[in-house]
Amino acid sequence: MGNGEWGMGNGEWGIIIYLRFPAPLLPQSPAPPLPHSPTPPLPTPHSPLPTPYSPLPTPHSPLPTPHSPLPTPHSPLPTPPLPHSPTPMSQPLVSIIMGSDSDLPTMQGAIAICEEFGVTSEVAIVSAHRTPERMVEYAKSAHQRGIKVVIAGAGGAAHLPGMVASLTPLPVIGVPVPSRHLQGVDSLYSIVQMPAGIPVATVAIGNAKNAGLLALQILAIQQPELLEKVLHYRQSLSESVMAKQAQLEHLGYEQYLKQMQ
Ligand code: RP5
Repeated sequence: MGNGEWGMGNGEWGIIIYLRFPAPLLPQSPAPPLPHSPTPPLPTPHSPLPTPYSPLPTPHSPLPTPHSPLPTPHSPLPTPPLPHSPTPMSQPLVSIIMGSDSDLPTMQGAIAICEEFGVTSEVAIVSAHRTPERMVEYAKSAHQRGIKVVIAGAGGAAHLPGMVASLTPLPVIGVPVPSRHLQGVDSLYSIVQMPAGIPVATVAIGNAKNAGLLALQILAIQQPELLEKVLHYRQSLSESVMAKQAQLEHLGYEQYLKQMQ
């Protein structure tokens, strides 16, 4: 698989599409299937509950197979063009996942802003409902793979962000994807109303760009260069507003309105 190409493959864990920017990280040979980990017995009423600090999966636990070629029941999706492509670092620090390829047009905003800041993201379709085991493997292993922040977008019964948040110690930012029938209000409520203990930082409906910016700000806490970029970005926002103000004063509101159309 090449840079920015879609890979599709078939496995016992369902269908998943991975996209990595910009490094051509998809290998030629199919990745080994995920192991058949036996389902642990449910705790009896008297068995001790796992502590909140029970150990995470071992560092050597099998990773999900983001690089496995996937079957192509449907033709490969086009890769949406992304503006501003500086050469980012190769290690993905931000995971951008979504419940369906239909979420990609919305989630593109998060991918693009990460690219603009030169931060590599790992982009994947991970469905809470259609590939649940896969979601568990992906979420549990994310921090072991060097991911620092997860952005999860979903629409409708949008369980992906909350479920991933319950499975990873990483901060999770939820993006309510606009849905066909309820315009994303269902997505918003599904994502934002998390129970105490498992937070999901939820952005506005459809505002994946803000999710990307929030992820970058989280990373910037420990990266002075990135912090500088965030400050510069904020400065450019202010300058943009002031330029509009100057234009408004110069043209008057009627002419300004006309040039907006
Ligand atoms: C959710 O169902 C996805 O996040 C998506 O927003 C929605 C509809 O999915 P498709 O039917 O378009 O695949 O799980």
